[in-house]
Amino acid sequence: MASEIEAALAATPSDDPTIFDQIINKEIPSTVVYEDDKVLAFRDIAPQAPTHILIIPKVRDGLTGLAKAEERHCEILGRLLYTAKLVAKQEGLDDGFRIVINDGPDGGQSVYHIHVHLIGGRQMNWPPF
Ligand code: IU
Repeated sequence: MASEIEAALAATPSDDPTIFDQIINKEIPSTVVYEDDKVLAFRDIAPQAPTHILIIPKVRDGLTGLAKAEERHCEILGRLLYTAKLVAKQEGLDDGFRIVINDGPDGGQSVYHIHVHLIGGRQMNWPPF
């Protein structure tokens, strides 16, 4: 946990390309679990639960994080959530799962390419902090 927060605090919010662009372009390996023309879903490199998958738009279009969302992003935002549901089903998370979007330094965001965390396979805690 501490290293994730350190990574988030060290990250500079910007619209520059991120490591996720390299994952999208298959320049670095990842375990892809779902892909279509708009979104990519791959296993998180540092899983926080038995299932931990990141769902990202293939084209960022300024959507470095949720705080940058504009009305034109509504379709892709909906698609990210719908894809999370599809992947949860594919992963057999029939007893439930959690969706997380970290935003900005306080939110613990370390990669500035919007992403939905799909986390499951164990009982989640509440409150989540
Ligand atoms: P965050 O919400 O911005 O903190 O999430 C970024 C996630 O990206 C985090 O869970 C990392 O483990 C994950 N990740 C990854 O899966 N592959 C990478 O090469 C890098 C980060 I860098």
